Amino acid sequence: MASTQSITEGSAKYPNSTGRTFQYGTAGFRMKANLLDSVVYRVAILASLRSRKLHGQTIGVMITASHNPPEDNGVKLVDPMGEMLEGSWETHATTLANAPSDKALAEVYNKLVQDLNVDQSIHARAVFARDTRASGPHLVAALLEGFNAVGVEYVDHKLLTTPQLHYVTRCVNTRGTSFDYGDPTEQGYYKKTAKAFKAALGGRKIHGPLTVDCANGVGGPKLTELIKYIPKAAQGGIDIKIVNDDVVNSERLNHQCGADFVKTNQRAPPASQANPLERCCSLDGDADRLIYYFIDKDSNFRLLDGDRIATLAALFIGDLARNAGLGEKLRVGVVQTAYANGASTSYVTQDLKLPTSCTNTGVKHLHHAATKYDVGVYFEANGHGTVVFSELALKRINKYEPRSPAQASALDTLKALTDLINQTTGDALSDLLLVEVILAHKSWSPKEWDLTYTDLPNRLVRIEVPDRNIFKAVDAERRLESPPGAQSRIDALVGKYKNGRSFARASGTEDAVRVYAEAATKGEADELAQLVGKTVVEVASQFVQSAGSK
Ligand code: G16
Repeated sequence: MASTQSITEGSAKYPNSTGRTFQYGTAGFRMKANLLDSVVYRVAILASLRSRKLHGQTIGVMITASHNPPEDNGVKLVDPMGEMLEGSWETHATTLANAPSDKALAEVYNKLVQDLNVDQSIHARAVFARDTRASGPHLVAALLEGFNAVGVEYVDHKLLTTPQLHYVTRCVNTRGTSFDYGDPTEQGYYKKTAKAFKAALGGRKIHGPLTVDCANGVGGPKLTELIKYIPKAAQGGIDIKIVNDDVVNSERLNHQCGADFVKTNQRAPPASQANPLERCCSLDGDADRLIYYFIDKDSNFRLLDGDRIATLAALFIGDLARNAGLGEKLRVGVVQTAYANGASTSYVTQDLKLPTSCTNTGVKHLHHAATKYDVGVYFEANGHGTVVFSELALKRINKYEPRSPAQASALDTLKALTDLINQTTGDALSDLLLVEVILAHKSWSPKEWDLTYTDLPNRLVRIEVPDRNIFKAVDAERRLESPPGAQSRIDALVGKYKNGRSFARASGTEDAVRVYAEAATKGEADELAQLVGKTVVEVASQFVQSAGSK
């Protein structure tokens, strides 16, 4: 139970004194860790409201800044089924975070209790975890202060990957129901994942090692744990070589490694020393993104990003559904964002003959769109994604009586995939096992996977501007509606390039604008990205000048 006094007293220890405006962005609050104390305290308060509003269901809180540099941190809430916080509550999070004083915070809280009709006598519950950042323990102290101020019963899961925390949240809330998702512990996660992996492999062999770059983040120790539950290749499992698993020197997190480094720089991290044609992949700092790559026989770097994982999964699951006799009963669809390579979208629609949808950046948007399909495959090009099976799809898969041994075998694999794939959010560890299963079933090396279609040359750049918030995107972030005139300048540049496509949008996790460009050749894609980036800088500074002269 909360009181105005307990909220203001706790808040006085974590006051909002930075003079900043906080915003619940693409994946929660994210910024320099030393600015986050008051925000984390207030997120604890929001968790109590959310839990009470949802009749005491358990809310997840994750303290992480994922792909961001080591000095950043962040915090986000996870809804009871392990999904991202419902969109309308992001506004409440932002309002609480920006209350200018301790007293104002208590007032905002009381108003939310009234407006949302929250019964404060309901027992509130939360689970939380953090990544390996040095600032984590300090922020946990702020979180606990908040929980205590508003009377939340909590379980501290210490260090977890973000998807593990999503998993635990769902497990806690489904325990003992017909939707039981598993044992709500880290070990429960490993056991469920390892068992499903073995079942999905169904005796197929995985050839050659997989080198995994763990971004010097929490994925390193957690993958090391997971491996203990999975046999080596010789015993019917997989040989994993881990690189970049230093979580002691926290300044090494995401530095010259990790999924974002590989995707943005289009090269392997220096520590990855795999042989040509050997499979390699990179996680990000909290292990919710996964990017594959390899060096071909001519020593060229070949990237197999989120689009490739999505197309591989959609191809495989579509085939399995047909082979199981469920082709007509499972509508598979693929959800992407504007960052998806145009060639991947054409491959899905023209070759796989599957529907696609395009949403704003942020897995919360993709996840939502994916639930519209029986089997929704969603991945951002940056490697963040998963596959969600609707309740109806699960029912059909679990009830179907196979009519031949071939159907039975496909059905068994499909069933195993529903357990292997994390249904709550993108999960690099479960995604990498999924990829390995598919490649083993198809007897594919990364070369065959790479040959499924040819990416249009592309370039992603990060542009720093004085105020990224002036960039407002529309049409699934493919066009800028402000600043005025910016889009027509981008259109004019794009028009000069064969197969040109480009867009700019403000990042929701970093203080920057992202520019993506595609064109017929690599050189042209680089050039187009650079020119659009230059335009972004120019319009941003013109905007500042014109605002200053008013
Ligand atoms: C988060 C989100 C992703 C998003 C990424 C980048 O990932 O969960 O959905 O693609 O941020 O977002 P933005 O371009 O707005 O900065 P992560 O891995 O950092 O948690």
